[in-house]
Amino acid sequence: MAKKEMKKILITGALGQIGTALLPVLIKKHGAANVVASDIKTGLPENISSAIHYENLDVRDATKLAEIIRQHQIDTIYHLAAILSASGEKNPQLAWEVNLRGTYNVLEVAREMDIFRVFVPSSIAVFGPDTPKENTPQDTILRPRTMYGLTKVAGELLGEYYVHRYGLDVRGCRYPGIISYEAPPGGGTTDYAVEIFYEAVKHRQYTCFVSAETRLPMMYMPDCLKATIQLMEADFSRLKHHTGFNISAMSFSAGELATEIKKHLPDFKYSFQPDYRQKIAESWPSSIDDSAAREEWGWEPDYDLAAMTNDMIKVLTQRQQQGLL
Ligand code: NAD
Ligand code: VAH
Repeated sequence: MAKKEMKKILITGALGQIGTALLPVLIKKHGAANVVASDIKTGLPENISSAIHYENLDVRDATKLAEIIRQHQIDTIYHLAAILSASGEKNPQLAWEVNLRGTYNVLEVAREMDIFRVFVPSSIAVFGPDTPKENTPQDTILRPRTMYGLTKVAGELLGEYYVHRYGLDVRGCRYPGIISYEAPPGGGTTDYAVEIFYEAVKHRQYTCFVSAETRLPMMYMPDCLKATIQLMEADFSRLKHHTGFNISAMSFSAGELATEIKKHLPDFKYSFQPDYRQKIAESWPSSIDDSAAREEWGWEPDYDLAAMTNDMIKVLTQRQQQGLL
């Protein structure tokens, strides 16, 4: 019997930076009745409608995960719950448990309960100092130096295993640093690229925790959401890769980002004081080759540094004028 298609969706880690933005997109596409948000956090924040189905779920708890899937007749999972790179270096044991145990639970329960499709995002954190830094190829050396990166490599391999061993439809892309204005980022190394906008608009001042020269691949949230939906809707038979697609939009140094913001806010003052996150940032690529995503499912970004900066400043300035920032 053919499996049913994306009718009832569960999001794990739904109250994080990406989940908060993905939730309304999925609700618009599939209807509020067909989307269940879950997170380890208790209760929905005020800015999210209380009409949304919400379940308190720790992804380390496979029994509760299975219960929620059964209760809501879930057929599609967006598994976003994770401990990010900087938090992961503060507590590697927790990162191992949440990222590896959580992903294993999601895949195993999905296999047992005949789930139609699973999205498990990866990250450019799968790469390490031995990986080619410029235009990093799709299939290359994966020897990360962070616990977060290590769990992401394992998550990609595990997902690929479930595709080949059990025929489970698992998909994922290696997000670069994501920049957005909804929920704040949750303890990653690329958080500076979001914080700088808030501080520039609010206080006209920011001390950045990586050096001015640090260049990383980044992406604006609308492109992140577009990539996620596009990959989830792609024709499975066209996919040669499944769980670790490189996707790229823009690359810039922290100094170039500050200069771009200053074009909009001429009195913005900034400095650089690298901390422990500098070493993590230095272990990651500067730019990414995403030709496999372009060929296999038609990936193409819309936003570059100038367009993203313009939009971020516009939205955050409006919020500040409305007293919301
Ligand atoms: P985030 O930290 O903002 O959100 C993660 C959410 O997971 C949080 O709401 C947190 O409460 C929840 N969570 C933590 N532990 C949990 C547990 N045990 N059970 C259930 N929920 C738990 O992260 P994000 O930026 O939204 O990232 C979503 C996914 O995308 C993650 O897999 C992350 O690795 C990946 N990713 C994000 C970025 C980025 O720049 N935002 C880049 C690359 C990859
Ligand atoms: C982090 N924002 O810094 C995440 C992401 C590409 C980086 O995985 O941990």
